[in-house]
Order: sequence, then C-alpha cells, then structure tokens
Amino acid sequence: MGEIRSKFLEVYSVLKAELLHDPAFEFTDDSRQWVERMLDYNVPGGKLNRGLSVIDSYKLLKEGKELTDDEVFLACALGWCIEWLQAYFLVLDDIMDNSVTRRGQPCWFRQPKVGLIATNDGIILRNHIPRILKKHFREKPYYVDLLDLFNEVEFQTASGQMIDLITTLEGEKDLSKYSLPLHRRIVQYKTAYYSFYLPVACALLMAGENLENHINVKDILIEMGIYFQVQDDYLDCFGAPEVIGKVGTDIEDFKCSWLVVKALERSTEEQKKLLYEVYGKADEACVAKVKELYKVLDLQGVFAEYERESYEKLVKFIESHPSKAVQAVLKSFLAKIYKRLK
Ligand code: GPP
Ligand code: MG
Ligand code: MG
Ligand code: MG
Repeated sequence: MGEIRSKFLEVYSVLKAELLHDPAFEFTDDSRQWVERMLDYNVPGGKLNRGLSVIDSYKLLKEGKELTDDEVFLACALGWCIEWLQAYFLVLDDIMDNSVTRRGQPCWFRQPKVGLIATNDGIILRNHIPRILKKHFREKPYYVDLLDLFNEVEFQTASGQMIDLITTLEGEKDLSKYSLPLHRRIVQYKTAYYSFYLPVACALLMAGENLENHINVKDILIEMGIYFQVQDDYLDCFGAPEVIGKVGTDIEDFKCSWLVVKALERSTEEQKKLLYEVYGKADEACVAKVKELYKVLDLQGVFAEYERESYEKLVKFIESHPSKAVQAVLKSFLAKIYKRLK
C-alpha cells in the first residue's frame, strides 16, 4: 500500500475514535457499536480517489516543499470529510435508486437489521462532517470558507439528484425529453461539484487561496466531473459487476443515462419505438433488449471515441492554465480516472 494511503487510513481511525466519543452525545455501548459498524461499512471501502486527491493536490500546490505532520493530518481530515459526504450520498442514493450492491457488498439499507434506519444513518454521516471540521479547523482563518464550501456543494449535489429523480417520473416516463443538455445538467450537479471541484477547492483553501480567484480551475474540474459521470453511466451497463462492485440499475430506473441519450440519437424510427417500449421496466427481458440495442448501435465504440475526445480536450484545457502547479494538480486528477474500469 502507498505511504499516503496508509497514513490516510490511520487518520480514519483517529477521526472515527473522536466521533465515537463525541461529548455532545451520551453514547451507550449499543449506540456506539451501531455507529462504528455503520461507519466501517460505508465510509472507507471505496476507491478513496476523492479523499486522497486533497492530499495529492495540496502537495502539488506546495510545489515539492515537505509537508509538516500537522499539514498531512489536516489534508487527510479534509479528504475524509469528502469520503464521509460521499458515504452519506451513497447510502441515500442506493435507497432512491433501489440498488442491490455497492462496493462489492449489499447496499447498507439491504442489511437485515438496517432497512430504513439507513436514512437516519445518512443524516448522522452528514452531521459528522461539521463535527470533524469544528474539532480540527475551528481556529483556521479559512474555517468559514470550508463550511460554506461544503454547504454549497451539498446543495448543488442534492439539486442534481433531484433532477436525476424527477426526470424519471415527470410526464410518466417520456423518453422524448432525454437529451445531451439535460444529461449534462444532471451530472454536472449530482456528481461534478462534490467529486471533482470539492477536493481541489479544499486543498486550495488549506493553501491559503481565495476560491474566487480560481474560477477557471472550477470550470476544468466540472468538465472532468461530467466525463467521470459519463464513465459511470457507461460502466452501469458495460462494466463488470465484480470490478465496479455494484450491479447497474439505470435501465430499470428509467435514468437519463448518457447511453440512452446516445441510443436515441442513433436509433432508426423502429429502434426508437422498441426503446420506448422496453426502457425503464424492472423486467429482465426488457433490460436485455435495451442492452442488445446498445450493442447493435455500437455504443461501446461511441463511448471509446467520446473518451478519447474528452481526454484530449481536457488536456488542452488544463495546459491553457497559467500555473504549472495547478496544471499538475489537474493532470494528476485526470490520470486517476482516464480509461477507468471501476
Ligand atoms: C451518482 O449517481 C450521484 C450521487 C451518488 C449523488 C447522490 C446525491 C444525493 C443527494 C443522495 P448514480 O446513482 O449514478 O451513482 P451510482 O451509479 O454509484 O449509484
Ligand atoms: Mg442515483
Ligand atoms: Mg445510484
Ligand atoms: Mg451510476
């Protein structure tokens, strides 16, 4: 395991121990055990890309200057705040999407003793973030900016999630409104802000930067986040469940996925008619027909081309940035996701 990764995991144990002894609540053995099990199940088991990116980005912004132990700890703590945010979103998203597995195990709400208690666990996860921030960042000059950043990004994500959800029922499953601009709007809000902008913005704040001076960094990261969610949509159908750790539900859920938008663009009238009939049904045979059509339309090839083009555009966009340190931050982030299989 990488040195940063093991340090990062060490910090998880510290933060967890603090939260399990939060003086604002009188824990009993039962309640402490519940929270510990819930955290271990939902927080550390992912790729940790978002969390690790805070440390990575902060290091690059410091341009090779050795970080103090304190700086490493703080960057890790901010990274974990993002992983906590992600855990909170995923616990709730899996209920909303009626998903079955996540990170190679049953979704938290599918655990026999959990069920809809998972909704409150989501709220607990969300509330852990300001507790971590208060404990470790209260005296920092950028404390208010951090709180504001997390609040803004959470609002944007929930708003994206809302459009992701209401497009699946409005007008009772009408594929004719699914388009690339609608898809872009959904994924920009539901994914890009918290997954891409947030880690780098945290590192910038820690480095003493004013976020208002970094609007172009934000624009690049949002583009990267959109590309990342197109990959997620692609993997939902074409990824290997053992590798991505989840079984896709986008077709059953009538999601405005990049794949269905591309399929609509490329279909003949007859193929469109079929898609209108079978898309969005929780029925194996219907799902199989959608996947078959995706194959006939060569959406795998279309995606490969999209991936290549997006990468080229992003590299150009990044190289237009005046700061070499910022370029390095952005390139490192892009390298982590280009051609990802999970
Ligand atoms: C990813 O969508 C978006 C989120 C996880 C944000 C959820 C936001 C909330 C406010 C709950 P997705 O459903 O495609 O992700 P996955 O494929 O991992 O289920
Ligand atoms: Mg979802
Ligand atoms: Mg989902
Ligand atoms: Mg998905």
